[in-house]
Amino acid sequence: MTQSCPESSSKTVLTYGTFDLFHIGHLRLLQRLRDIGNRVIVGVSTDQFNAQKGKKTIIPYDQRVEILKALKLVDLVIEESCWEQKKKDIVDYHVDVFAMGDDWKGKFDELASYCEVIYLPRTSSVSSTSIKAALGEIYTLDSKEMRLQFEVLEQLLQDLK
Ligand code: C2G
Repeated sequence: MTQSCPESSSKTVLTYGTFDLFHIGHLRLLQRLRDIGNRVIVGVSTDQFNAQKGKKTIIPYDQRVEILKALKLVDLVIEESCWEQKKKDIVDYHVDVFAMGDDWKGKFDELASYCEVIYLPRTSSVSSTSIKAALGEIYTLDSKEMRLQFEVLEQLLQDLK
């Protein structure tokens, strides 16, 4: 069954994600979704579903939802608790376009019989994983090394004045 976009300007776009440690890559994706449709729905992975995905999150589910709900780019936030809910969500919310970053390219092509499926370029050089790794490095710095880093930063700030 192919849902066609009704002859109107309205277009509903659906995506899913963890959105842990919300960063510019997430924002740019949502901005592109807003360019595509005038109704953007985001399914946020629950902590339990992330455990199933093998992903450990830093920011708990309710706070990740609150952040997305606060964005004017997002019209509706729904819970993502399993892989299998996408088809029902597409039908229930009359979705015209299902969109994901292209790290998922090809993974959801079977949804093309329900709506348009697109994969958008990921924002390179940033990910929740890289942020966690950077934070991990800071915590492992010993105090002497930390002090040295701060001295370097202070010198840079002086030079910039
Ligand atoms: N993303 C991006 N650029 C980045 C990082 C993420 O465009 N630098 C995109 C991803 O491609 C994804 C969305 O942002 O479309 C959310 O990314 P994650 O929070 O990592 O989502 P993930 O854990 O991959 O869960 O059923 C789908 C899954 O729930 C997706």
